[in-house]
Amino acid sequence: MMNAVFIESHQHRLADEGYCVIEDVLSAEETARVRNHLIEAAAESERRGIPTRIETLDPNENNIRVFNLLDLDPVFRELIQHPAALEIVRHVLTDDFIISNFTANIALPGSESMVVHSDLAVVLPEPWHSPWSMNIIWCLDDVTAENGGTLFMPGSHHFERLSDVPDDIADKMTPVEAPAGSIVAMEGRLWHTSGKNQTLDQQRALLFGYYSRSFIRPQWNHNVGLGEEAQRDLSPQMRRWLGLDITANVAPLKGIPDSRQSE
Ligand SMILES: O=C(O)CCC(=O)C(=O)O
Repeated sequence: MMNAVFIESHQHRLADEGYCVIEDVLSAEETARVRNHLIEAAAESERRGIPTRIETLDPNENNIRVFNLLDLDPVFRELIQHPAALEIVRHVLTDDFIISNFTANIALPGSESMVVHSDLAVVLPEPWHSPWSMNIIWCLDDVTAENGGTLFMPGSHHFERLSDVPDDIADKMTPVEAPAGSIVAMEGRLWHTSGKNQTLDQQRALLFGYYSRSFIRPQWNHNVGLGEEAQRDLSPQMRRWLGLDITANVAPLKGIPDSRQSE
């Protein structure tokens, strides 16, 4: 893995605009490897009966959504705890975070924008005073305005209530552009949507590692999502981040076993 540097200019940009791009986190080879695994994971998800096209999420059929990435391939279990990702997450959320979800969205040519939203608003009612969640977006392709780069309204992470969101927010959006191998760090309160992929032949594959403060219910129930194989080699720290221990929202208690004992 290459060294990512989450330097002061990134931190300022994240604080001021609600997102920042950190380039060269993955090498070209690593990016290609993860991308190949994503394509296999999408096919495996379909085989398991978890659809990769979700009508209520996307306006047409040109998006491939892959859920439950953490169960589908160890490469995603590595990526969700990549040191560069965790450095940024800790910077925003402190050490008190959990892994809420890990999904992919491949925007194919012809895909349209989804509904404008903030990811914190999806898991927490207003008011949104604090940066209590964030997305680490892994760019597996070059992301451009033309191929569906995520659209952000810079500064909208300062909106505290739904009534602060302008009616014409869709007209105030800026597309993110980032080379493959970058991370786009997005504060959970930033209002955004997927861009339209207006190219004829370019796919835009992004992974969304979603982290939140520990007191917010995760989007995904990892106890159901993760099978035996995926759980086998998890570190105690990963089990805690995924809420797999018997103590969830209390500190580990001496004498209480982490997992269910056989009766
Ligand atoms: O694919 C994108 O660019 C954004 C996706 C997104 O915001 C979501 O799935 O909630």
